[in-house]
Amino acid sequence: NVHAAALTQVHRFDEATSAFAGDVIGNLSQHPKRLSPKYFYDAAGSELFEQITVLPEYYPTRTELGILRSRGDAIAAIIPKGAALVEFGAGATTKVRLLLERCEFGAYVPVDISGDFLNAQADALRKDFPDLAVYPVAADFTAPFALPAEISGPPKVGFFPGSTLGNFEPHEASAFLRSARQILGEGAQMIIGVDLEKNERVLYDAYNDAAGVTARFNLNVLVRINRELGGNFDISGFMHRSIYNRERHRIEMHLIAKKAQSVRILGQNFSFRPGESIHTESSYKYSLERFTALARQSGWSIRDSWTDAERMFSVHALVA
Ligand code: AVI
Repeated sequence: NVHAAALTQVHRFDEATSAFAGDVIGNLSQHPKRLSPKYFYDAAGSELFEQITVLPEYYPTRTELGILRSRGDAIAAIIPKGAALVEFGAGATTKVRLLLERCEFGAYVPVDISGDFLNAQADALRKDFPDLAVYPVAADFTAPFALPAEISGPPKVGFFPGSTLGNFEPHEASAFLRSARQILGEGAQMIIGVDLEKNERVLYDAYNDAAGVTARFNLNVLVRINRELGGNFDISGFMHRSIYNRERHRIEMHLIAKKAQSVRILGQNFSFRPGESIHTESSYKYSLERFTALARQSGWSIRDSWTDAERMFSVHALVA
């Protein structure tokens, strides 16, 4: 986006902010307007997401933790001693700790775009697991990146919990799985958490919590655009809406303009009709059959699948 590039030069943004600027200008120029869910996670957004994970309505996190706890022995049984664990996106360490406690990993490689956060987490893990070598990699894991040379020897196990895969469009999910296989190499395995299709009311409530935390999380992306890109969104002029799209098996989060308004970002005007939406996130829900098909067409086969008793969430062990 040439226009955004020229503007960002004037503002002397760093590389990440320039990419953010280009995406925002490009995506808000489209019809329907959209924003990428990866921009939710600034410091405030990451904190709001942590609050979401403990909401009574938001079942995925606690259900996945339950599966990782109760199936810990089965997972440990398929992990070769001394393997290197590569986590794609590294937030709270609660889940990875469950694996590190039960399996005999020799190294842990958290990969995340946010370098500061990554290093703090790495230090805490080194303290609690003195025999574990921790090699953080600051990178956008949706693009190809190189693994540290130190782990070229041992077998690799990918870890992608939380149904983050569900925030990718199906073709992006497939591309990610292929790229992960490429990065991890021959003979790799992958432990991946995938949210399951279920009763629509349960899904709806999980993304429309009574306390309004999900609404604040969604609106925070506008706050971030105002702060980092000098936008002038009137936050109170927008409202949160999450709906379940049955045909496409996905929750959609939108920000809806309450009235006609116009917003200026980096010298460009974006006008909104009353009721117009910005589509900010899709969260795809898979059946076990559809996830199996996706994994297969992306170069993996399923070695094991585990779910909770109510079949709310699934954890899979894939082999390359
Ligand atoms: C991170 N991701 C898997 C969450 C999800 O459920 O799609 C993000 C989220 N959006 C709203 N609530 C939580």
